[in-house]
Amino acid sequence: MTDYIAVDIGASSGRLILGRKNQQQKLELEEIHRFVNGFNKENGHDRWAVDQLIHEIFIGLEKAKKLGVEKAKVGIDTWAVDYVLVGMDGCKIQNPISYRDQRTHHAIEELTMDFPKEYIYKKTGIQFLELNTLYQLYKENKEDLKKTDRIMMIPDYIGYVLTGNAVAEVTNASTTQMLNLREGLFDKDLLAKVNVYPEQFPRLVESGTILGTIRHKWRLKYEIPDCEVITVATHDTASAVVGTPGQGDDWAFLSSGTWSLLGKELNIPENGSEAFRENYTNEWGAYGTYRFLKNIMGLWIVQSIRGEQNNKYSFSEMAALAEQVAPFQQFINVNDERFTNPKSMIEEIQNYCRETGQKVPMTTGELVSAAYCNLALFYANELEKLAKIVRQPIHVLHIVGGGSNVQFLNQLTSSLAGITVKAGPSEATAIGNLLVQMISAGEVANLYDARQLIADSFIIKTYAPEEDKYEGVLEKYQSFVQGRCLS
Ligand code: LRH
Repeated sequence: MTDYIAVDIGASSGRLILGRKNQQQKLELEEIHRFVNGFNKENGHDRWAVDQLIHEIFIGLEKAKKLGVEKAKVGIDTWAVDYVLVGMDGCKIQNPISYRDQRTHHAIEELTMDFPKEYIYKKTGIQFLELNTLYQLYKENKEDLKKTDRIMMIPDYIGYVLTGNAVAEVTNASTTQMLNLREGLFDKDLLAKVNVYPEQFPRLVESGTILGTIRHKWRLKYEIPDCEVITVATHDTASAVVGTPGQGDDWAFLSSGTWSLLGKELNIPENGSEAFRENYTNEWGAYGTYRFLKNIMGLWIVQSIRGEQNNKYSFSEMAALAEQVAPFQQFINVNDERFTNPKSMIEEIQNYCRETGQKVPMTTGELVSAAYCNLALFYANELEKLAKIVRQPIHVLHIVGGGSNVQFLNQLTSSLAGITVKAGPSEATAIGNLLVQMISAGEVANLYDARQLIADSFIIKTYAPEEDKYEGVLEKYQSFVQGRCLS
């Protein structure tokens, strides 16, 4: 029997999950290792400790060996847009800078002064976010860039350190905003604009490509199984969408974690003027699909509140406190850039409410209620826009990822949007990672069967809209945000 291991690393935590089909032909998961992730100030920037992440992967693989795994396939997915500059000696030049670092402030305005936004959008179909690799490279340290032989996205770099083989997997590469939709290659104009060359990127590969075995030097250092690394859908959101049990055509997804990624899977990119105006993105997915979506600030707000209170409450305790408070006491545009990396999230929320003449949330319950209510409003508002842009009705919203455990938020979303919400699985990203490995090994036939397998293997909770419960609230919110920039 083949064992499959998903290495799934998000901005706040990472995990190794062992997956197998059991005798009933259901997918079974076992978490074998979990670790924290986060960025730290180093040489003047917020940076990821990527060597530590790699060490944690080996610790997890050692645990797998102790559990009796002798041979395994391994897939690696992480967050998108960040990259490692690799020098001529094959080593990283510095620790990679986080997309939340301040360096890209105003970079979009600067870069698009002589490169119109429409032109970039037509080429790439990618939303304008300051965190995109394009703007990060634009602001890159020129000395470091001179020393750079290769530029690798984070999961590609990890795969390279593990196996010695370098590729650029398309789901993550597309988030650079430097892939040309029509040509299917890095766009020479855009690369030139940020002083990099196509040859600096490894060759582009599709999800499901075999990368190679783990290098001998690591096998001497760590007691790990025989591993073959598969280049899965290396962008965590791409894996999450593979791991979403949607069926038919009328569903949207919400991958709910540090970020909320709300959108629809498409077979043809949608990069017309309305998608451009609404700043929707066409990230490349596994098996020729596109993730047509919008980035929403997500649970980062609640994670930050929790961190500022020294993790005094668990997430479920925070949700319980929020439920005791009267909902919708204030309207907040959760996507305002001021919430991207504020000194204090709590103060930022309070200042926002003060400045807009609204009730200031003070207690933990009030703060979390403000966050969840406004996330749900944002989702409901976007779902309306999404259906219009893709010209298809949406009847079901699949919420996957850690956020799918927040029942309060699921119910609010269903009621405000007036549609059925199906919540789970919470480990959709790891599941999508495992399923691409299984498809490439021939154990699952295709994406359709993969999703059927998920529906058969995991408990999915359904929420129906509560009729008339929040009548008029969405409309009031919409008039509040009209005129304010709700990107
Ligand atoms: C979620 C995610 C998202 C990106 C962001 C940088 O983890 O990958 O899809 O936009 O991180």
